[in-house]
Amino acid sequence: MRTDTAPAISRHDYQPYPYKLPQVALQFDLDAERTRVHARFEVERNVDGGLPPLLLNGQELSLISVAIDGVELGPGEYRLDDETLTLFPKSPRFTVDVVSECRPAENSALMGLYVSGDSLFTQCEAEGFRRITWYPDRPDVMSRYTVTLRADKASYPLLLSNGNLVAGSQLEDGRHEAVWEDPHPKPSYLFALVAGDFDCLERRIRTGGGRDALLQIYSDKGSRNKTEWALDCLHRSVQWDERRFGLQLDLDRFMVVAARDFNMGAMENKGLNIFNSSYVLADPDTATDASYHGIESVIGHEYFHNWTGNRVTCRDWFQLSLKEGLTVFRDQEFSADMMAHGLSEEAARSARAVKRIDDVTALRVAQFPEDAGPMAHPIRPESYQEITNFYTATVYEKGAEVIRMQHTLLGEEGFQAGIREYFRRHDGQAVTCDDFVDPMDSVYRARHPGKSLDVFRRWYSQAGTPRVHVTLQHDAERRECRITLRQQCAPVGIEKLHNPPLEKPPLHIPFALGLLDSRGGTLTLRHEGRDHETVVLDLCAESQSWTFPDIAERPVASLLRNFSAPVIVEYERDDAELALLARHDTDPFARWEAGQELATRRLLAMARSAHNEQGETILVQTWRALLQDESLNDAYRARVLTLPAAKVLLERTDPMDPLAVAQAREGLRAHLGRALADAWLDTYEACAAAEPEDYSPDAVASGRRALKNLALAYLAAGEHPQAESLALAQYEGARNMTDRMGGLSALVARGDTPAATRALQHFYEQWQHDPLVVDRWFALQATACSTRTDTVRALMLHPAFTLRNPNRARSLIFQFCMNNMLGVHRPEGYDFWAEQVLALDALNPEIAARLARAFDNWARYIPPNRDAVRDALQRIQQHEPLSRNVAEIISKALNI
Ligand code: B3K
Ligand code: ZN
Repeated sequence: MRTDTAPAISRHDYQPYPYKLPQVALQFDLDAERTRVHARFEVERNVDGGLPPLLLNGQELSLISVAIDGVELGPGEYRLDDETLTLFPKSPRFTVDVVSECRPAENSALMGLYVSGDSLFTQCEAEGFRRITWYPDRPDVMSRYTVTLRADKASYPLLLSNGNLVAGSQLEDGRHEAVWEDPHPKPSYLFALVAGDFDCLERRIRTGGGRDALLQIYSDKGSRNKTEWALDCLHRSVQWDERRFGLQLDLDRFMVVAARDFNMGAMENKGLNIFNSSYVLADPDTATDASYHGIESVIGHEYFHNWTGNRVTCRDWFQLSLKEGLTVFRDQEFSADMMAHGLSEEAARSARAVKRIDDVTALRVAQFPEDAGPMAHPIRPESYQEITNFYTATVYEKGAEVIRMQHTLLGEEGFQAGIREYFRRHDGQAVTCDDFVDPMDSVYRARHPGKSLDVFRRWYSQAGTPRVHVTLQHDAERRECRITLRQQCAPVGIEKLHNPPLEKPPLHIPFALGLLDSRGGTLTLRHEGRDHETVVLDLCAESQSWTFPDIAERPVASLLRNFSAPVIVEYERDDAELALLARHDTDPFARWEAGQELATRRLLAMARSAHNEQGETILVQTWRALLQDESLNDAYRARVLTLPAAKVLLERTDPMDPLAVAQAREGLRAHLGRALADAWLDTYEACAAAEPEDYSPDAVASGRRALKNLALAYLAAGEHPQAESLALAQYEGARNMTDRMGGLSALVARGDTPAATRALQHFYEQWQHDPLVVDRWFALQATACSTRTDTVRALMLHPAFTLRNPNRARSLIFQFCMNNMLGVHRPEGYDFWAEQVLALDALNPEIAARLARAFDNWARYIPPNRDAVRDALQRIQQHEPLSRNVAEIISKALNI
């Protein structure tokens, strides 16, 4: 804990580490109360000229001894302050021995070495290794690790670390020892160890490159039967990376271990991934379709890091998007390919579009607001106080969009050529984002003479979501259509404090465009000498125009197809055009977008209490046509018929009135539920009748369940007379968790009815032994429309609730504060939030800082809400002690 304001660390201040550490040997005497670590490392001056001090990082460690070349140093021979141990080398090559102790059982921050259940786990990224031993804890220092683990055999029968198990022996006093050697040099953030008693499910595979490898999933005793899906996903990840990226598994053994207490989703430690159990454990009875898909995506993500992150890592933490943006792009493509697998070409296109819609929705829900608020930063930030705060939607999701745009500009083949060149240049190195764009740029220049990625690179240094204003002019005489795109990106976050105002140069925006005729037919676009259904325009200047010949009548523009760039499009058009696109656009993403925009207009009007009967009629007619369009697959139809997320809507209002937006959304849901009741019921019954005996999370089956549960939710929202009995019957008869939760949600959505209360009680009794299902139980109540602060306070008193387990805290506190707009946006809601930020901060600053961001955009709220959040923020800021994590978030929030 620190109460002072931490200094900002600047990207431009990077200095290489003056020494190399080719080898490190770690010996652990593991014990939950007190673990002793002996680190021995060889040190070599990496350039000539002087012998600068050797700086080692450490946090919350007790130093036992330090020696150079075997000679123990006296207190005057080194310097020890709060977080640094400084040695003063006398020769360019020497060996350091440091012995220290840490206290895993007291580690509630879950960074470094900590206890979860009866086991020991580590989490080192970004700066957790310094809580294990003194070391240059920075990603550009790469070493080969040999790790010796010693522990009581009865308590910790399994001792795991990175690489290969090279020796094991029995010691005195019931202890045992395991020695692991990792042949791949790695930075400290990829170190891991696990000690405990686990089940293991394993599979031997032969890679395309002919290597025999062992894939293993470790989980709590008794849960092996819930790890089959994760193992399948891992195997498919290995195969996909070979097939699509030509990247082979480089290990003999790849282990995944599930932990109940984990700060985020998972961690890509070399050869020993540690996962939040929610991204490992699944069976049809306890996991929903969304959990199955989440597991596939996170297993893929961590596996893909083995190349993009581990083989080539980051030079410093400002380059985080080098590995995260690229790896998110890879996991998105993996999931899309898996969803499309085995389907006809048309169905595959639609399945991929569903994944794209989900990814873009996630971007708009989390990243667009971030990019417009006090924490706005470029995907490669310029400065930070606490790096943990920069594992953001911008670095990850916008970072993935920036990679995707390079993929769009280069095409699959060109992109893969760029990837090959990237690994040829940098395998085994710690590099920068520029080192990634350079090979892409070489390929781009070679394939597109006269073009380059010079302007494109600005995406790495510019924050904010650009707006692209579109104008369409049609010249009937010349039969020409002229499209003009104008881009603009307003200052955001701390940029607003610039004086004179910050000039933001234009970006390179690949803008995908199609044109339809007035009957919804596709028009051919002549561009650069070729005919297209979709053209990708290279917008590189503030304003540019393109003219398309042979367009007889004023066309309907289909804009930003497949969301070709992370921008906001501004284009004035009437509802009839949107309705036409919603029915006829051949680009499934743009088609979905048109329906969403139609609904958004109604919702924003309702939030302003403005009614427009004609608009409502068009929406209901379009919704009915889409609901009854059997040519659309179910998963896609479910996305098309889901109303825009409240958070996305809120970004479109100024000032923001969260309650009005949430109420409008509920109101329109109820209205659509009633207006289309017959069609919802038909859809529900058709989907329910088609539910197969055996569960599978594939695209077709999960899509059907999504549509069925959406129909049920609309029937419940519209208070259909059959809604309760259908929901109850579905809950009671469910053969999988997706349907059970669908039934329960529909019951709970109808308010505190006796049926809802009974079902909630029944659900808890049935599943109380399964922590991940209990999380669902808390989350469902936390997000229910009728839930207010007092309900949440009461749930916190439930014996199953604890703030110490991040999943549990997220399921109740985060779900309420971040996803229950109707419940939380009240003075008592904001007070509750501030209280919980502080309570969590005393335990786990990383998690507390995430909660602290719940109302980032408070300064744009209507006055009563704005004033109440400001008071709450000030109360947090005045609290002592406050972690560096929370202090950074709050000071940025208050400075805007
Ligand atoms: N690289 C980790 C994130 C670590 C976050 C540390 N606070 C998971 C991932 O992105 O794969
Ligand atoms: Zn990652």
